[in-house]
Amino acid sequence: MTNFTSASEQMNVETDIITLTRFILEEQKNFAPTATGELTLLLNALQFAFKFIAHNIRRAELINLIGVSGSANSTGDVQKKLDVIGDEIFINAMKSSGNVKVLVSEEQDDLIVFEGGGRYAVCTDPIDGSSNIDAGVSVGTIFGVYKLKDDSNGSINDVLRKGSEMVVAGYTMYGASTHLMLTTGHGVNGFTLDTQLGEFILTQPNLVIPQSRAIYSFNEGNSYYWPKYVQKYVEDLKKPQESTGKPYSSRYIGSMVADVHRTLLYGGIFAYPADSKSKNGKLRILYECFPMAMLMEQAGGACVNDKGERILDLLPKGIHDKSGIWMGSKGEVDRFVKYIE
Ligand code: AHM
Ligand code: MG
Repeated sequence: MTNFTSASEQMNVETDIITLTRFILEEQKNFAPTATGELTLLLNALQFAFKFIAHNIRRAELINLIGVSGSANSTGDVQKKLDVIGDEIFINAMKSSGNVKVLVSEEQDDLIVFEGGGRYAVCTDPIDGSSNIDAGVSVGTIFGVYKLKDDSNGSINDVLRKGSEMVVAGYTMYGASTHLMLTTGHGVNGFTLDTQLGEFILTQPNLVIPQSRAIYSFNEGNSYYWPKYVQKYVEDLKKPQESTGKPYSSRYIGSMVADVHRTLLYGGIFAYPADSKSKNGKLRILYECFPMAMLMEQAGGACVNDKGERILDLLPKGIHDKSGIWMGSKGEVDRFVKYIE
């Protein structure tokens, strides 16, 4: 056959783009050819929720969605109006998909068990980083998906499991544009929402995090409460390094999704350490730590707690349990682990 150059190629215009739906269908064909398609439908419901939340965030200032709602969530945080709207959008999208049986949301005290025969459990922080929202800083939805246990009719035991049992995880970041980072256990792929087309387009296939990078991302305002070994580790990052003669750079946005997004793309280390008194971190295991840990590992990075234990091997006892977390480039996480006493 003679080589064919299409008109679009000659004009350097892309006409064969990979949408999220096409990507999911191709992944199913490649990795689970006998699958029922239920997970594909669930992923479609998820992408609808992300588009709907993105739509509201873009309009927030114009339609009076800025500010607090007057209520508090399960962990006592004051809820923003967008927290409440994001939560409702998410619950409705999961309920109507027919594929979700159990839903855990940061904004709900208890897990929700839906009617019907869905075979999946979804854990989410619908709008993470919402303290930043009124300043127009990026926020995001974090999500992890488990398949129900074989004999389950939908219960808390479907989600009180190790993170390594999740089948899908990711986040959507709402900022200058809307980015979705997704893993189904076969690497990490990044998508950008084309608002005109209404489709997520594959823009970062097979994303791999750099092995090391001299950037650290922690809320140093908490350093008084950190254990001594954490204080020593951070002090050492601020000294000129042998390899470069320069100290590490500090970058902290205060939205986990945005800080993790930068870390995935540029490399470095992001952490929210446990404080030395309560021995507890701030970030929630099921819907903040686990999904980000799966993404990091699937991108070639690492994710551990303050004892150096793999986050994905933790077993939460309650749906809103918290942990200290350290994640990012493998070389940077390994360096931190050497300081643990
Ligand atoms: P949230 O779920 O109530 O928004 O809290 C989680 C957020 C993360 O996005 C971020 O990493 C962290 O809290 C920032 O906390 P701090 O303001 O203490 O640095
Ligand atoms: Mg949140």
